[in-house]
Amino acid sequence: MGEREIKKSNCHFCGYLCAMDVTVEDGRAVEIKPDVTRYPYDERVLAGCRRWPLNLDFLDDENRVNHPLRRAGERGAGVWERVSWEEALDDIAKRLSELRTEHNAGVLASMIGGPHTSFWPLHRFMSLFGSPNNVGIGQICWNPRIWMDVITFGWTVEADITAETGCMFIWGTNPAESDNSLFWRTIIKTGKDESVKLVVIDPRFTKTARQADLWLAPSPGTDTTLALGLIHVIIERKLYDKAFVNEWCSGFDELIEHVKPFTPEHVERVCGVPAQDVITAATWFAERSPSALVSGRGVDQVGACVAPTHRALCILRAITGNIDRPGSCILAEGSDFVPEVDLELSLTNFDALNELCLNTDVTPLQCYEGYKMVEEVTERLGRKLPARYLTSAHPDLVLRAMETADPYPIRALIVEATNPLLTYADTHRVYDALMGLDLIVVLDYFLTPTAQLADYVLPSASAIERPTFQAHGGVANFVYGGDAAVEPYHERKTDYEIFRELGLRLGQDEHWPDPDFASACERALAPSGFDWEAYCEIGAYFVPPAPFKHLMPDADGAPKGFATRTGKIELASEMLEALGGERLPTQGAHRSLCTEAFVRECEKEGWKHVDLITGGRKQPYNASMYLHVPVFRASYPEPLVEMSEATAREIGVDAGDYVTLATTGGDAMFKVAIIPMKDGLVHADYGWWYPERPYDPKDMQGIWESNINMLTSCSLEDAEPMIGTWSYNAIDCMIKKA
Ligand SMILES: Nc1nc2c(c(=O)[nH]1)N[C@H]1C(S)=C(S)[C@@H](COP(=O)(O)OP(=O)(O)OC[C@H]3O[C@@H](n4cnc5c(=O)[nH]c(N)nc54)[C@H](O)[C@@H]3O)O[C@H]1N2
Ligand SMILES: Nc1nc2c(c(=O)[nH]1)N[C@H]1C(S)=C(S)[C@@H](COP(=O)(O)OP(=O)(O)OC[C@H]3O[C@@H](n4cnc5c(=O)[nH]c(N)nc54)[C@H](O)[C@@H]3O)O[C@H]1N2
Ligand code: SF4
Ligand SMILES: [Mo]
Repeated sequence: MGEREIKKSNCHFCGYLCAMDVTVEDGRAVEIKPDVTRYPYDERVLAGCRRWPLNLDFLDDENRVNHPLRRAGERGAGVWERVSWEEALDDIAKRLSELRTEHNAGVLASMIGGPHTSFWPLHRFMSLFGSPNNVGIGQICWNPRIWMDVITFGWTVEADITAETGCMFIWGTNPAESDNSLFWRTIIKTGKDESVKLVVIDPRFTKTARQADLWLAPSPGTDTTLALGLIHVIIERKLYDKAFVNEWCSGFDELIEHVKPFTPEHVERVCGVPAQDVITAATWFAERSPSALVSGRGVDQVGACVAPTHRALCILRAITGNIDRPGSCILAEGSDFVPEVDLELSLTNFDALNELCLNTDVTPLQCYEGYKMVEEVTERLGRKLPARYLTSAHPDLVLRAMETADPYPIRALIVEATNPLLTYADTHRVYDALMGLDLIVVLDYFLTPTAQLADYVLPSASAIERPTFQAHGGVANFVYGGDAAVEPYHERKTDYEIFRELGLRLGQDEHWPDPDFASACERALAPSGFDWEAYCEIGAYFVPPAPFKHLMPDADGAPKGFATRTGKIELASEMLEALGGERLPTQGAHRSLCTEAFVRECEKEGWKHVDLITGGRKQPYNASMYLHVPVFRASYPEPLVEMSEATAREIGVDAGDYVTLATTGGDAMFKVAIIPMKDGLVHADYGWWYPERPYDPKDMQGIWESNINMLTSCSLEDAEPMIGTWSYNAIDCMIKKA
C-alpha cells in the first residue's frame, strides 16, 4: 500500500461547497467523507444530499472527457480525434487571432452557466482579448436583484434570519429543492416556530409552501401588483415605520399616490390572491418586524416584470424599516479580498469593451454605460460591482450577430460550464447559430450535446481536482472553499490554467502572473490579511456585516446615510429615471409565446391554451446535469409536467399520461404529474436529455424530445427594458394529450 494522506477539499456539486476529507493514496482519491470540523458542516444537509459521494465516481466516470479532443468530421457529426494540449491551444489561439484581425475583437463570444466554477478567468481572458460578448445567466439569475438593490439602497442586501425575525417572506423560490442547505433547515425550523410567520409566494404548493403559515399563489408574472398591494395596505393602515421613512426614504409622497389603486380587491382581481390574504401578509410583514425577505427565480425570470417586482420588494422592505436592522435584510459589506471586477479586468479595458458593447441603447442599465453610471453610487462606498455579469451581452443580440453579422460578425465561441442546447432559450435558434460558426471551443467534464457541436472539447478538472474560491462576485465580505485533494486525473486542467495558457499565446502575459489557480486565489485573498493555508484550513473568510451602517458617522460626524444619489433609500428612483425608466414600479406585461393564428389552429385540433412556468428545481438533478447517474435516473426517470387536478380535467388527462406542450417556437413531450397548484397553469421540467443513448447527429441524445427550451424565447421584443430579462416563467403554451 502506498502513502495515505487525508486532504481537505470541497464538494462543488452545488453552490454550498460542503467541506470534505478526501483520503488520497498515490495521488488517487480512495475515500471521501464530510469534514465535520470545517465550514459549512451540517449533518442534516449532508444526510439530505445524494450528490457528495459522486465526487469520487466523477473522477473516473466513463463519460468524462480526459484529453483534448478535436473535431474530425463535419460539425456535430460526433467524430473526434485526441490531440495534445499544445496542438489544441496553439490552433485555437491562432484562429482567434486571425478572426480578430479580420473583423474586430467582438468576433469572439463566450457562454457561461450556473455557479459551477469561478468564471473570472474566462472573463479576464475575454476582457484582455477585447470582447464584451459574454452571454450567460446575467439577465435572468441573481443579476436583476443586484441592480435593483444597488439602485434603491446603494448596495446589495441579504436576508439576515435571526432569533429576532418575526416574519419571513419566501418569494418565488423553493429552497426545499434548490438549496439543500442551512437556509432550507432554517425554513423548516421557522415553519415549526409559532412565533415566526412564514409566508410563501408561489403558484405551486411546493415543499417550502407546506411549511408556511400563509401560502399566496399569484398568477405567474403578477407579482409587481401583489407587492404594490402589500405596500398599499401598509400605507393605508399606517403600518409603515414613520420615523425611518421620514429620515431615510425619499419619494414617499409619490409612492402614496402611486399605490392608491392597488387595493386588496384590485390585487385579488389581477393576481387571484384573496384580498384578506393580502391584508394578513402585509400586516404580518409590517407589524412583526424585523421581517426578512428572500426571492428567487419566480421573481428573476419573468421578463418585463422582473425589475419592477424587485423594486417593489425593495420598497416593501424600506417602508417597514426592514433594512440594515438585525433579523431583517442587511446591507452587505465590500470585500476585503480583491473584488471580482479586478480579477476579471473588465475596467482595465473598459473603453474598448464599451465600444463594442451590443447592449448600449438597447438595455441602458445592463451595459458598460449603465455600469459606469451605477459606479458613481458604489464609488461612494469605495466598492465595485462585478462588471461581466452586469454587462453581459443579450443573447438575442449575440445570436443575431452570429446569424446576420449585424452590427458586426460573431464567428467564434467559447462555452464554459454550460449546456446551452438544453439551458438557453430557443434551442432551435441556438443550434442553428452554433452550426454556422467558424470556431467553437467547449470546456466541460462531459461530451454534452453542446460539446458535440464543438471544434475542440477541452477537459476540465472537477471539484476535488481543483481548489475552490466562491466569492459571489465579491459583493459581500465572504469567500469560501478550499484546496484541491488530488492533481487532475488524466490530462484534465483547471479552467483557470486553460484560459491562462490561451492568454499567454495571445500576448496577455503581464496579466497572468500566477501559474496555477491556487496561487491566483492566494493573491486574490491576500489583501484580507488571510493566507491561503489558513483559508484552506478553516474553509472560509467571513466578516459579518454590521447593522445600521447608515447611522455610522462620516468624516464630519454626520450619519453616513445610504450610498444613493440622494443619500436616502430611493423609493422613487432618480437613477432609473435618468436611464429613461420609471421612478416607481408598474406591472409589466406577460410574455406570449403563441401567435393568435397558432392558438386558433391548435384549438381547432383540441389543444388547450394554458399558462406555463418552467424549470422549477428538482433534486437530485441540476439543470441538465446528473441525468446519466443510474441511481438518480431510477428515482426520477422521466421529465414531468405538473398541473392541478382541475387543470388536468380541463385538458382531459390523468397522472401518468403523456402530453405535448407547444408554442410557435417548438414542442416537447412530458409525463403528467398532479400536484396542488394554481389552476389554468402547468409547470414543465427543464434540462432534459438522454445521456445514456449513443450519440447520433440527428437525435442529439434526445434534445429534440422533452427539452422545454425548444418552446422558450429570448427575444428582446417584450423583454424587460432596462436589463433585458427574458422569460422562463409567466409564459404560455398549447397542451394536448400525446
Ligand atoms: N427553461 C428554463 N431555462 C433555464 C432555467 C429555467 O429555470 N427554465 N434556469 C436558468 C438558470 S437560473 C441557469 S443558472 C441556467 C443553468 O444552465 P447551465 O449552467 O447550462 O446548466 P447545467 O445543466 O448545470 O450545465 C452545466 C454544464 O457545465 C458542466 N460543468 C459543471 N461544472 C463545471 C466546471 O467547473 N467547469 C466546466 N468547464 N464545466 C463544468 C457540466 O458538466 C454541465 O454540462 O439555466 C437557465 N435556463
Ligand atoms: N436541485 C437543483 N438545485 C438548484 C439548481 C438546479 O438546477 N437543481 N439550480 C441552481 C440555480 S442555477 C438557481 S438560479 C437556483 C434557483 O433556485 P430557486 O429560485 O429556488 O428556483 P426554483 O426551485 O425553481 O423556485 C422558483 C419558484 O418560483 C415559482 N414561480 C414561477 N413563476 C413564478 C411567478 O411568476 N411568481 C412567483 N411568485 N413564483 C413563481 C416556481 O413555481 C418555483 O417554485 O437553484 C439552484 N439550485
Ligand atoms: S451537492 Fe451541495 S449540499 Fe451536497 S455535499 Fe455537495 S456541496 Fe454539499
Ligand atoms: Mo441560476
